[in-house]
Amino acid sequence: MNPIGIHAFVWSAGSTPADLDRALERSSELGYTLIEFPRLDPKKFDVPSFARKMAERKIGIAVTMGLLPANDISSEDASVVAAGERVLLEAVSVARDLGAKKLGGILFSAHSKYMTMPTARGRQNSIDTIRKVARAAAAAGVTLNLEIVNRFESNLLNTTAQGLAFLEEVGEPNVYLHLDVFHMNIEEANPADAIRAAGDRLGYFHIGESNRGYLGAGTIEFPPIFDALLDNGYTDTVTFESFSSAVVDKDLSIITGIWRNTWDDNIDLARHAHAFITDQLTSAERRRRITRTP
Ligand SMILES: [Mn+2]
Repeated sequence: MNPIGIHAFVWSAGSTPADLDRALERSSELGYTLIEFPRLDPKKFDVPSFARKMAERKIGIAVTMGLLPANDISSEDASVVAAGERVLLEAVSVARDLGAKKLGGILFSAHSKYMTMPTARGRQNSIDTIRKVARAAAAAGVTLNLEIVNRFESNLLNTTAQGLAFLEEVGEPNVYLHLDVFHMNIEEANPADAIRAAGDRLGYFHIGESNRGYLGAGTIEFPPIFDALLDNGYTDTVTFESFSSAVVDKDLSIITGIWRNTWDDNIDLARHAHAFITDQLTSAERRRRITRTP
């Protein structure tokens, strides 16, 4: 069965030592084996001691982020691109120091609603920068996982097909796709087919409901998604991502449009999500076993 991870914003948007300890304890108690930390500021906590605590509890870490318009590597402005490269290299270092193997999220453009079309030169700047950062990441033992997001959160990569073409041009073996059901539900003609099409370029996976709340309380048809993950041969972590106005991060909550409260009780939410994902994975494995033709 795939390891199951949880996005830290289910617990808190903060990164004080107390916030991090609470995320670690609650995730571990509920059976999660990875915590995804977005926008971690290494100046706010003791990185080696937190990395040690995570390792002691056998909890893995993934680091995710999105670039800002001021450091968008898909810009045509060389100084903006250079700023983005610095931010990405710093994120690779933070991931390495935390013992994370994956850096994911919107690494290839700003995480933002664009009001313009992407340009050929901007796309090339993004490809060239990702290639450079990938080489530094390889030396740090970290993979880059480009999160394919919906049209309101980037203008550059909105579908798996676009992501695969981009990876082809980057041409580095440690760059993968980070797919997310919430976004695929908006953009893909068939999310399950998109997961199969990603093949061995699938590096990280987010499970979220159509309204970002409780799994099963939206419109996403989950069984075909889990069948496709098994068909793909993806054995890595499936991370639960959910946002509510109960936990507010001034940047991420605004960009992702979290205006209302889809849950209050994060312990109940996380317990339910772990059971839901376990059920879905178990059912998909059973379907696969009983439908296999000799
Ligand atoms: Mn996501």
